[in-house]
Amino acid sequence: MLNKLVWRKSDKQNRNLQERISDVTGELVPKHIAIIMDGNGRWAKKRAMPRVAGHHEGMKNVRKITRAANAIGVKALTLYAFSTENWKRPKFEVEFLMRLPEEFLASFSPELMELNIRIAMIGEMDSLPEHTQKAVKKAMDDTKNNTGMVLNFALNYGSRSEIVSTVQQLVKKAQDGEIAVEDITEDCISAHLMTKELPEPDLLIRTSGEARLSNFMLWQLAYTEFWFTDTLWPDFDEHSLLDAVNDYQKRSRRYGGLKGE
Ligand code: V07
Repeated sequence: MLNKLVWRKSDKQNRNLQERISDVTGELVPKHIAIIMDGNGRWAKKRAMPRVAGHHEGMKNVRKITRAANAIGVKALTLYAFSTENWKRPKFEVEFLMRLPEEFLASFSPELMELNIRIAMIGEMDSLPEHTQKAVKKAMDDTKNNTGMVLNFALNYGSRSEIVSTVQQLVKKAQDGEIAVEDITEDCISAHLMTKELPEPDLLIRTSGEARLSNFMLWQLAYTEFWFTDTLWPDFDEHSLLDAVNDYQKRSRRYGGLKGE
């Protein structure tokens, strides 16, 4: 009886997607969302499937979440697709993963153009296989004039290594007399990181029950809201994204415009 009178969370979640999207866009939407897409291997294991089947399912889910983020007006979506640590995985698994960008881009490119989405990448491009580099470079080039959401892939990315190369770049500039030591400020460092073109993430999501940063955007996440879920990445759907954004909006309302203080 009482059940029917109480607006439970599940009722809210079960509302139709369009309705939830228009509700969320009436308020402050995070400009930049970053996601650590964890749990693909576990998703496969639960189904007695090989790990790579989980990665493939995870890749399909990237499309779904890209469309949803675009629909709610997110300006940048950064997805952690491959860390510098991931090279330690079995060779066949690494080779499978390195084919995913090509497959993703071959099938999704026409829609990326229609949606006016620009592809970007952070991470060490040079040590990726030639075929992967070629596909990613072509996609970045094909979409370079798109002015809508930036879909930024962290590929062969590690945050400490990003910071180390930034420091090396700046020390070199100082040695060459291009900048003074006093010019090396927080803003200056931000402007030399791989993310220099993007705003800092407003919301970080990590799926699959882990609550660590795993060397992801350490500098850029200094003021970011963190949102963790036990949901495995292939099961993380539009409603899950909206749950995260709803919570982000609740937290923003609580600050009452005092963000960053
Ligand atoms: C990868 C799927 C998502 C879950 C995490 C692991 C596996 C999309 C890409 C991608 C990367 C660059 C690009 C276009 C698409 C991707 C890797 C792994 C290595 F320009 N998903 N995905 N790349 N997974």
